[in-house]
Amino acid sequence: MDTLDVLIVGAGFAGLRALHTFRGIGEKVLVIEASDGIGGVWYHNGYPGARCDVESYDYSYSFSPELEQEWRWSERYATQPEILRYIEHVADRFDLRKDILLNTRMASAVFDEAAERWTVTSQDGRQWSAKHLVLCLGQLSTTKAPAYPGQESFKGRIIHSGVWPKDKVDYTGKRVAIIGTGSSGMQMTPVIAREAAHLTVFQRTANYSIPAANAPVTDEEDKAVKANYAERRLQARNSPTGLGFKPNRVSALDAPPEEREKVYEAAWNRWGFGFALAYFDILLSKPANDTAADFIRRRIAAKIEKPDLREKLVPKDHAFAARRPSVDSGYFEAFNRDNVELADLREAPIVAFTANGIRTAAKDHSFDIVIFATGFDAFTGSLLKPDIVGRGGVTLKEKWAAGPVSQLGVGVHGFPNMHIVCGPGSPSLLSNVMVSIEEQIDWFSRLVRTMREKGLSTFEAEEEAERAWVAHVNERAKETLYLTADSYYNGAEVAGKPRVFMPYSGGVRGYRRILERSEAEGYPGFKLSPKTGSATRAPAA
Ligand code: N01
Repeated sequence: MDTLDVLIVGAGFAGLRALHTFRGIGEKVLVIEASDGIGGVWYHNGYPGARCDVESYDYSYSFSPELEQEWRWSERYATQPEILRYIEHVADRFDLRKDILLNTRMASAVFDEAAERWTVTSQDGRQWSAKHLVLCLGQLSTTKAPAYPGQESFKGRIIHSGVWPKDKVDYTGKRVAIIGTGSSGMQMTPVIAREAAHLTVFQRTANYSIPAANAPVTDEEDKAVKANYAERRLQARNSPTGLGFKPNRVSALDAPPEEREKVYEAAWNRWGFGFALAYFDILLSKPANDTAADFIRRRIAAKIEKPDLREKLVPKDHAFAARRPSVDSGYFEAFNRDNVELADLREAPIVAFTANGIRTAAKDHSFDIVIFATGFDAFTGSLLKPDIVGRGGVTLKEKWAAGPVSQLGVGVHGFPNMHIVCGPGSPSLLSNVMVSIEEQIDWFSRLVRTMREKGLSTFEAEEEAERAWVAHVNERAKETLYLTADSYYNGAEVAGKPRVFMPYSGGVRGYRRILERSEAEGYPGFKLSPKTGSATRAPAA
């Protein structure tokens, strides 16, 4: 059994950053990755039209000024292939590949209480012993798909957006179905519409979307960003979402209607997600949100030529951004094409698959390809798939049976030296995850270094602190409109999943300050113990 200081699980953006950082502080590190390639979600989500809806310059690593200067993004919102090229470049540039084992899926991680180490076993039986277990498993990496009666009898091809095949899927002359209208479905619709003979989009919930305003990056823009990159990063880290947008301090309800219209117009034309910060109370007050939702609905409606489709495609049943909105490039306009059809699942649900396609309560559709853009078991799906066994044989599944609990979103009582990156209880999917990933990993690495320097063997969340943090996460969520809609933020995306609000909605800046304070005060709410097992609170770092 190989002995390591740090075992990292997952070779996406988080895992690669963790490898580089822990290696940098002199730890013996290994990354294990289930897939046959690096890149995590950006390796798997190769569907047509896949691109990031955070601007390229912000959705990238900030740890190396040289990397920042040498990489040249070609578009404001990078496509999946370009992001994957960036990830590959980073892996080569920092010589990361030699410490990554591909095709290695973690089956279990068991905490050995006597040795105070994790024993990790892969599905094919290989084992490692590690002092620290760093989980970089992603928040949206366990796909979920409905199972319809007759699905196995379908003669065509079924593909999930989140595990897109590596071979080229040819839509020419094909009849294609997309089920699901979240970000994935909305991004692929206009691209597939241009290639397929016929496309049917099955919609259950109409979704808000802001136009991407994508454009090639000019040399002048590239130069301007690179001349002030540090400042841009600072602004991102000090903004609520990590995207760099400062919330307008004015209430949407106090702004005169004509001025508000102009503000929304500017946000609509350029800001993407930043639209939600056009006024500080859009996500806090329903009347304020109504003003934003009304603007967006009018703009969406104006794009759709057919009145009956307009009625169905304009979102009505939830507040703007209470569920994750999309940033699209021609989604609504695609429905003006003659070869694109909308199937409203609220009107006529899917009854079954047939050999030739899909039967709804209204009619039989025939398809060659059916795409499930039905999303993921978010936040906890990938953390609960392997058997993670803590003190006393308690599994993470048991510990989180009623929903995830943690201290500060980073550590779990009963699971010493287990570090969760971008997990529940942290800003995670409510933020530019690149900012959240880097800040958490830097915090973890300083903790691990402190432990080494002070001769400490374990760090472990305290139960009382966990309860207080979960209560705080809920208190912050109650200040917002996030609880007014069913979404993957609150476990509604999977039947039977505990209905608890998972991300921390207090913003990346607020969260960073909490982490910094914890470090400065000697990690209250965590027990740091020397090897003897006699628990003592570590002195302030
Ligand atoms: O998944 P989703 P996604 N029958 O869960 C529908 C990130 N992302 O893959 O809303 C019929 O958002 C479901 O309907 P409803 C981003 O964080 C980022 O699109 O539950 N329909 C919904 O319409 C995003 O939020 C980028 O009623 C069913 C859709 O499927 C997250 O990934 C790009 C159904 C699922 O939407 C997930 O996006 C793409 C069923 N049984 C994604 N089950 C970037 O650009 C589900 N649906 C960074």
